[in-house]
Amino acid sequence: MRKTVVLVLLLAGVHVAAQDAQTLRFYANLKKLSKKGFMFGHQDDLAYGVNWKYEPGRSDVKEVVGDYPAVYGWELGGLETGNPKNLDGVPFDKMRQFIKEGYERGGVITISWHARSPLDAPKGAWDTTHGTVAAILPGGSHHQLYTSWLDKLADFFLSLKGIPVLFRPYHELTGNWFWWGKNTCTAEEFKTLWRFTVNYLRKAPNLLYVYNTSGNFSTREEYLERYPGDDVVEMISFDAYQYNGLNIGKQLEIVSKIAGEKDKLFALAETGYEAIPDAHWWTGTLLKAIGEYNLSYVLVWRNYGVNNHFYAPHKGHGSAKDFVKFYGEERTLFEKDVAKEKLYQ
Ligand code: BMA
Repeated sequence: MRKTVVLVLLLAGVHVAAQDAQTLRFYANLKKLSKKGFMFGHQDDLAYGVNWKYEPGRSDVKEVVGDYPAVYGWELGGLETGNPKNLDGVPFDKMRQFIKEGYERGGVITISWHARSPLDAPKGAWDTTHGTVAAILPGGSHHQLYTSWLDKLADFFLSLKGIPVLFRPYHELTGNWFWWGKNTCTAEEFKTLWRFTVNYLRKAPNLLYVYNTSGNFSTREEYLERYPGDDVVEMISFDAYQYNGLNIGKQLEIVSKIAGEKDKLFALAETGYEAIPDAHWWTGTLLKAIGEYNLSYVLVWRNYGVNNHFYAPHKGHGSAKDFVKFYGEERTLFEKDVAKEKLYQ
């Protein structure tokens, strides 16, 4: 839309949506769907699995249950500096193709961003130098570098030609392991970073924003301390992995209540039990931990395979049988279920 048209509409008091029509329909459809069940998601599902890489159509999840996950997680870390592959070696050209495939089958796309340190610290996203966020805010020493990163992200999102994306930047923001974490910036700095980023990326109208904390909160105030505002967030979420059990009851209670009040979607954006050394984990632990909450989705992390780093079962894995049971549950939604919903129409 031309700037003058937008200005006239604004002056006339007409609300101009930040997202395009398809993305808004998708958002409304996700809200309806969350009343029926929760979608199952898997990071990097189509790119590789345990003992394989880049085989067209292949997916560890599909080999176990005969269906793809409903949600595909992808990761942009590395794109900011023009790298052709992300930090886990996935070429962005292939990723774009996988995103298109999932979308065309009716699946849902979510994207995270382990951005490297703008101060070029060797630990990348996992650097915790105090003041990194301040350095990229307007007026900061690395602000221009930051907008050049956002330009690259915007190009990527625009290259998806309208495919809606649940974008989850600055994830686990209450943790103390990333350069945008709680120990490296103030709440105000974090909110400014988020608002600046979203407003800058508005040129890509296919994005819905996911606010994502780590699982280490126990009050509503703690969860919302860095919440940047209802106008720049469409979904709220947290990450929590199995660690002496999967203890997320309190967190789900807090987040579901906030989501209800704010009319936002909510999700368990990352979870899992590395290598799933429990044959009944899916129905015995995960399903029970989720309880009756109307989550939009639950996503397990990637099946790298090396060093037992995998979170979804693969053919012949000890938890495969239980995963089939999990698949058969009415409340778990995989790709065939969501394809019927025609989320994009
Ligand atoms: C982590 C691990 C890392 C990976 C990162 C980004 O949890 O899987 O190996 O680089 O996510 O995908």
